[in-house]
Amino acid sequence: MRRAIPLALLAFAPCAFAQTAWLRVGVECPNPSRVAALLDLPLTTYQCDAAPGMVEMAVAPGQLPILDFAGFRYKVMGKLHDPYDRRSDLVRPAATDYRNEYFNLAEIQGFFDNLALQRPKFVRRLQIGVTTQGRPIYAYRFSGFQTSPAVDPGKAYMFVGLTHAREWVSGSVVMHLGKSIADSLANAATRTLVGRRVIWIVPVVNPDGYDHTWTSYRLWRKNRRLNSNGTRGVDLNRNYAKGWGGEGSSGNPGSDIYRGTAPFSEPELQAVRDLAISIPNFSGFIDFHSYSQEILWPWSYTTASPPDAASLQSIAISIQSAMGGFGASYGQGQGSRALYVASGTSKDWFYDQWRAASYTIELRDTGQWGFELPSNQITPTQNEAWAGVQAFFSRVGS
Ligand code: 0X9
Ligand code: ZN
Repeated sequence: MRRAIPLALLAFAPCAFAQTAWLRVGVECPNPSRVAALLDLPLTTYQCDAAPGMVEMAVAPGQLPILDFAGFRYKVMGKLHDPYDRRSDLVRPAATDYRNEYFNLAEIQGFFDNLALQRPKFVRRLQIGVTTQGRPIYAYRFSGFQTSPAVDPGKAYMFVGLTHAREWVSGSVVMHLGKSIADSLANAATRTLVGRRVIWIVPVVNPDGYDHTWTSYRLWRKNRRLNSNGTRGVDLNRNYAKGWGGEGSSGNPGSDIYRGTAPFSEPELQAVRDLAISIPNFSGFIDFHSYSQEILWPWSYTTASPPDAASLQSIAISIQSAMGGFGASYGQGQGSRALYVASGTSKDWFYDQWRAASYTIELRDTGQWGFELPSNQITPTQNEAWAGVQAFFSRVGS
């Protein structure tokens, strides 16, 4: 007679069968050093902001033994689409509806160029850099002021998207912010909303990585820098200077949280940095990511409180309540405490430089679809993000 193997045991047993599909796997990491060891492996993460407990990974066919050899216990949570199968996105007709479809790199650039073309009084494009693969990085300036940046009198803000290539809904969100801000400026009745502010949007911080998610590998996170050991990519949210090199980043070039060879080694971040330091009255910054529905404030690199913890938190709570009105509920907290320590991130650098109101917003969802958020959730995610930005403006002032 055959003995039934207890299910729980099966779930955590080393994989004895031939693995033919991509799997979403929950890996047991009882303490921070095991999280760090896991994120150091040359595997695709499914969750980078991982606290001790269960950390999710995307595991390619045949890759489960890597976890076994590294001594991890894990549980298969389900199958994933083959991230290398890009046929359906590559052959689709040109996207026209940014409220209900994901736009590729050319379409996002076309969308913003069109805003600048339609509203030349209010929207202007600036090329701020070039990637390692030669793609331009663009920023767009939205303002009622016609003056040169050097004499802009209002408070300045920056919103950025698609730092992490696979977090597609962040591109949809910054498109909606751009359109909503441009429309507000063009209408005398709503102009006060944007008021005296000068708003910069960098829609695609990581054009090489983003293009790669459309053409080659849907779950790519980093940029496409060729590293010295032949692997590709630096995590652009571990390459900022504040806290660079510390906990929650990796020195292993194959890791999804590889920090690069030096602070600001990457051209994408040199571009963002140089633009930011050229802007007078720098007052606020939001970096849009997905997923987990959280509004995160500094610090990320340490669990110590920032000097302005009370006001950072109070603004986060305003954003949180504005974003909660569209069917999803958002959390808020200091990044290093609400999620986990991560060093070399954007919000820490922007806060450190200017004591600016600096946030990472992790958009939908909480893990059901993860990075592959269905397109019928684009519109509500855009709506809640715009509501959050309006609340942010009303708190941070002009
Ligand atoms: O890990 C990151 O870079 C961000 N999460 S993501 O899943 N989009 O990659 C969060 C950065 C801020 N997180 C912490 N302060 N822990
Ligand atoms: Zn991200």
